[in-house]
This record gives sequence, structure tokens and C-alpha cells, in this order.
Amino acid sequence: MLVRKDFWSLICRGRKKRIVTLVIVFLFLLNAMFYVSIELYNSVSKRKNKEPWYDSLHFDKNSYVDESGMRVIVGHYVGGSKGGNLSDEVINSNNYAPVPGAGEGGRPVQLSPRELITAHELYSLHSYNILVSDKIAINRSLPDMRGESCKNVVFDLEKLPTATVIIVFHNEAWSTLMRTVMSVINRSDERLLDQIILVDDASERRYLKEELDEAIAKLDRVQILRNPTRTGLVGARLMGAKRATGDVLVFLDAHCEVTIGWLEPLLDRAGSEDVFICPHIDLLSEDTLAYTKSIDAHWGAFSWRLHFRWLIPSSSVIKKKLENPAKPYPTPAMAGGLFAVKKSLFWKLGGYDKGMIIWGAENLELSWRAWQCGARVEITSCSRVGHIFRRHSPYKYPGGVAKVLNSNLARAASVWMDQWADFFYKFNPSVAEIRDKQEIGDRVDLRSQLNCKSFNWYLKNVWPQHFFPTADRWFGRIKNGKTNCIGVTPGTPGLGGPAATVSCGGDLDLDSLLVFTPEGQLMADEGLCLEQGNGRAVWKSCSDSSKQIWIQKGPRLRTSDGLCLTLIDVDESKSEVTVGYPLTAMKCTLDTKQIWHFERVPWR
Ligand code: UD2
Ligand code: MN
Repeated sequence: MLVRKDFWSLICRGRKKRIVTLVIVFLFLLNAMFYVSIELYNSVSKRKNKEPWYDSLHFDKNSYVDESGMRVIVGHYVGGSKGGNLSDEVINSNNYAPVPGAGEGGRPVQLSPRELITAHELYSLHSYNILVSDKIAINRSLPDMRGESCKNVVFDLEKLPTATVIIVFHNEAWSTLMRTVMSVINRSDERLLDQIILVDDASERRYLKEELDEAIAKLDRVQILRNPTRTGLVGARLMGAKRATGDVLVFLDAHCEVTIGWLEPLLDRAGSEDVFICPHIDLLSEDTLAYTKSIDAHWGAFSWRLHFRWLIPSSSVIKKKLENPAKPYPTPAMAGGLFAVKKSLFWKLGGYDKGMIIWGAENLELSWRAWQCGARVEITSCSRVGHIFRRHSPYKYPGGVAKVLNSNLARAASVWMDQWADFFYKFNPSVAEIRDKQEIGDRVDLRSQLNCKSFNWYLKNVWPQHFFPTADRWFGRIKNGKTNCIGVTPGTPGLGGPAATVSCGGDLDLDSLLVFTPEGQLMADEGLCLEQGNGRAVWKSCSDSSKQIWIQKGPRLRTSDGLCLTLIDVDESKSEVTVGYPLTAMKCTLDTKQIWHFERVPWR
């Protein structure tokens, strides 16, 4: 029998013995680590295969993530909140108590773990972090956010028109409202600022009554109007506009902060009789109130469901913008809250549609009206204003958010969209239901009095890159087998990502419907085009890329380099019908996974 001592004596002795022991232990550990990491990798990638990577991100259906990963929300909210179970005392108190230095220079404010709990409890009051806002001075400093080319522009202040700044609010927090006002006072030249009009849209909070009156009374050129009953932002803005004495109306939301040089470029452009000019809207974080630049090139448009969206502008607009970054550029639609317009033009084009209540759709209506009736909507990158974009709407919608929004949308669509209104109604039956209840006679008359152009003209000339169906575009479902359709996996609006088949759904299911353009782009809602990726086909913002061109050859879809769109990873052994198979471009074969059935669907 080999005893322990003999074993070692067979190999080595003394110091050598220790070294060999260490090497063996080391090798053993290395091996173990290797197996553990293989196991980990396998389990992670298995999970990855089951759930696409974007499933782990919890984006709100109302949020839009652009190419640079900026999450922007303007548009549709799922519902309002009443402030949860907070006491009357809490809801109605103003706890503004600035901490020296907090948030200065636009920096974020971090809270202690204890404060975070309170902030969380109070979140529903305003849908932003009120604790942070209350710590930041209402006249905090902000950096100059403009690009170099903007800083070099010289304006003759004597020649610029004057401004009436109109800020409407309903149950806004004291600190954000006052910071909006103070930022305007502190960063607008006296010669340009004629007045600031605050319009209280029947707020209920106690701190917005005498306490606010007293604070406003101390400020020069600021006045407050009170709406006796809540009309919503359109009624409130109209109330302010009627009292304006400045040449130009400048609208702001009640949770904005303007930065140095913001007013001149707006007034310069709004001086002309045909422009609605918007500032470049930056982001004030809803959690920390940090001022963050939003991406340089963005413009506004809307989805098939008429949700406002920020999109990447057309390449010709980007090119012109690069040549002269200080020059305003056109946008198909405005976000709605922040813009300047010559007072005479505002009234000449019919102000606002008074029939629009509470919130929503007035921004699209105004954008279409402006463009179709001979004016323009533009953005200037030289005017930088921060705005708190919120995930949820904090206030109540009388009769429910859907009713409010749908009636506003119906008004806008019926008056301005021509055949595309039929498209919208067809796929949104709940809006179609209330279409005929809208009294829109005076707005229809306005359209004919102003001799406005058609929606077809608007799409062709203002937004030729749009992704709506038209007379010369094919619209319908592209199927493989009975249930698998090309489409964007629901729950990832604006995000795009790897393309997989979706369930074909019914005729009213926009998720599985596509526009196929004569040029060969396969467009889904939200401006996503099917693109040949590295290995896997992906949904990307529509662009001029040749990778987004798919040529129909019989039942196949071919890329410009001759590959065929193929459904992969099909598990033939499974008897039940499933969807969610990845799509990719591969060498063309006779395989049925490359055979697509084009099922046309009437779009109106
Ligand atoms: C965006 C616009 C907003 C408006 C809206 C569509 C930006 C930055 N914001 O949503 O101005 O065009 O789209 O309608 O472009 N308010 C009232 N009464 C009400 C409801 C709201 O006065 O019944 C005020 C509110 O206090 C705020 C303003 O209207 O100052 C806009 O409301 P929001 O901030 O909730 O809208 P937002 O920014 O989500
Ligand atoms: Mn807002």
C-alpha cells in the first residue's frame, strides 16, 4: 500500500512539495471557476433567448426612446391621480425651503434614503420629485446651453418685437411655478419682456391663492388671472392671450426653466407674420431636476394613433442644420407647450379651438392648422428651455382621460385630416364613437375661410418621410403561414430592436399592419422600418439607408444585396402554433420560411 509519505517521496520533497501542492490547488480552482462561469453564461443566455433584452426594461407605453436613448414623454397619459391617500394638510402646503447650493448650475439634487421615502410618497401629487424641487432656489443658476454658433448671433434689441409670456397652470407646485417665472424674469432683457401673465386654471391648492397673489404682487410686470371654472389649458391660454399687450405671445408650461439668450431667437423669428417658433426643449429630470441637454436633431410628429412623438428629422433638414446650426428648422408638429407666435398671426389663424377641453391634441391641431393655412412651425436650437417631462399626468380628467383626449382628437382629426381622419377612426373605434358628437362647424368654416390646403399637401410637402398609408402605398399584413406576421413586438413603442414575427391579429390590429412603399420600405407605426441588421433584422427609425429596402419578388422579400427575408429558429417539433420567431436576411432558397403572403387591408 502506498502511504502518504511514499506518495510525496515519489514526486518530490521539501520546498518543491509545497510548490506542487499550490499548483494543484490553483489548477483545481481555475477549473471550478471555468465551470461556474460556463453555467452562469448558459443560464443567462437561456433567459435571454426566452425574453428579448428589452423586456427587462420597463418603459411606459407612453414613453418614447429615441436613437440616443433619450426617453421623452409628451403625449398620451394613461390616467390621472388624485394624490393617493395624502392628507388635506399635505396636499395644500407649500414646503419650499431652499438649501444653499442645491441644484445650482442645473446640477442634480440627491436625497438621503429617508427623504427618498417621503419623496416617493409625495410623487403622485405632481408626478415629479417635489422634495427636490422645494430644495432648489427659485432663482437658481443654469449654464449657457447654446452652441457656439448661437452665442455669436447678435440681435438688435431695439428692432425686436416685445413679448407677453403666458404661463397656465392647474395645481402646480409652488416652487416649480415660481422657478418658471423667476427664470423668465432673470433671463429676459427688460426691453423685450412686456409682461408675464399667469393663468390659474381653477387650481384647488390653498398655497396657490392669496399666498401666490402676494408673491406675484411683489414682482414687476407679472399678473395673475383666475379661471373661475376649469376649462383646461386651451381655455386658460386663450384667457391669457386676450389680455396680452406684447407683440408676440410666448407660451410656457408651468414647470420650465429658461436659459440665457432664450428670448431673442424666438422674438427674432416670431416677428414675421407666418411662423410659430418653438425653442429647443431640454430635459429637467423628474427625479433630480438636473438640467440635461436633449439631442441636437429632433423634430415633432405623431404616430398612427395620433400620439405626439419626437423623431429624427429628415436627412435634408439635418444637413442644413449642420451647415447653419443657428438657423431655425421646420418641424411637422410642435410639442405644444413652448412656442412663440406674433399675436396678430395667432388671432388671424383662429387662436385655439375652444371646444378642446383640459389637455391634449391642441398641439397637433395647431400644427396642422399653421402648416395647412399658410404658416410654418419651426424649432430654433438657439433658444434653450428646460421642461419637466412627466410619466403620468398628476391631475384629474373630468369624465376620464379617454373621454377628454378622444374628444379633442376627434375634433382635430375631423377638421384637418381629410381621408386620414377615416384611417384614424377606422382603427380607433372608441374615438369614432364620439366623432359625431363634436360641434365643429365653426372650425370647418375657419378652414374654408382661410383657404387652407389639404392634409395630403401637408404629408407630401411638410413631412414627406411620414409613415402613414397613402394612395400609392400598399397597406396590410405580411404573413408566413396562418399566424406569423411581420410586425413590431408590442410593448416596445419607439424602441425598435430585433425583429420577430408577431401574432397576425384581427383587421383592426395596428400592431400587425404595415405600410409598404413603392421605394421598398416596410414601415410600421411609430416610424419604424424593417432593416437588414448584422445577422438579425431589426426595427429602426426610417431613414435613407439601403438596408431598409425590401424588393418584392413574387412571394419573397429581397434585400438590395440579393438575400431573402427569412423566419428562423422555427421549432418544427412543436405542435402548437407560436409566434415570435426572429427574422433575418439569408441566401434565397425554396424554403417556406421565406414565403410571404401579402394580405391587403383597406386603410379607410
Ligand atoms: C404637452 C405640452 C403641453 C400641452 C400638452 C397637450 C410641452 C412641453 N408640453 O404635454 O403644453 O400642449 O402636451 O395638451 O410641449 N394645465 C392647465 N389645465 C389643465 C391641464 C393642464 O392649465 O386642465 C396646464 C398645466 O399646469 C401645464 C400645462 O397646462 O402648465 C401643460 O400641461 P402638462 O404639463 O401636463 O402637459 P405636458 O407637458 O405633458
Ligand atoms: Mn408640461
